[in-house]
Amino acid sequence: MNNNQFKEQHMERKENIIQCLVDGENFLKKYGYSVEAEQIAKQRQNLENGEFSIAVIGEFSAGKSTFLNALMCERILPSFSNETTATINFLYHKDKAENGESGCVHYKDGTTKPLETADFKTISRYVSTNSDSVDVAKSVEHLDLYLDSRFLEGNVTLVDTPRLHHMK
Ligand SMILES: Nc1nc2c(ncn2[C@@H]2O[C@H](COP(=O)(O)OP(=O)(O)O)[C@@H](O)[C@H]2O)c(=O)[nH]1
Ligand SMILES: [Mg+2]
Repeated sequence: MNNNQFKEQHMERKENIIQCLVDGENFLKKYGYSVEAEQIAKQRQNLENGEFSIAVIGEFSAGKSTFLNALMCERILPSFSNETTATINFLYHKDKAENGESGCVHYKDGTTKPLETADFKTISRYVSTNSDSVDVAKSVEHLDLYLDSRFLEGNVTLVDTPRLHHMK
C-alpha cells in the first residue's frame, strides 16, 4: 500500500466512526438522553477536528532525529552521536503557525517564545543537551516547529521524542 492509499483508508475509517457516532447521538436524542447525546457529540467533534500525531520513538541514538530530517528534506533537528535530544519537538505544517512564526519555545514555567527562524543553529540552542546558551533539559518543556512538508499536511503532527521516559 502506498502513502496515499494509507491516507485514504484512514480517512474512510474515520468517516465510518464519525457516522456511527452521529447515529448514536440521534438514537440517544430520540429517546430523550440529551446529556449523553451531547457527550457523544463532543467526542465526535474532537475526532473531526483532531490531529493525527505520529511519534517517533526509540532508544538514544537510534536515528529518530536523523529520520525526521530526511523526511523533511532539511537538516533541521540536531542529530549527534555524543549528545541527545533533550526536549520533545512537535513538527506541524507551516500553515498552522498563528502569526507566521517558524516555531515556538514552550518553557516549563509556562512562558513561550516565538521563533522567527527555525534553522539548525537556532533550534540547536533549545533542543540539544550540548547547548551552552540555555540549560535545555531544565528550562524547556517542548518545541513547536512549523515546517513546509507534505508529510505534515492533513493535520498530521510528527513528534521527535527524547528517550521514552521523557514522554508525557
Ligand atoms: N549508519 C547510520 N547511522 C545513522 C543512521 N541514522 C542516524 N545515524 C547516526 O546515528 C547517530 C544518532 O542519530 P540521531 O538521529 O541523533 O538519533 P536520536 O537520538 O534517535 O535522535 C548520528 O550520529 C547519526 O548520524 C542510519 O540510518 N545509518
Ligand atoms: Mg534526537
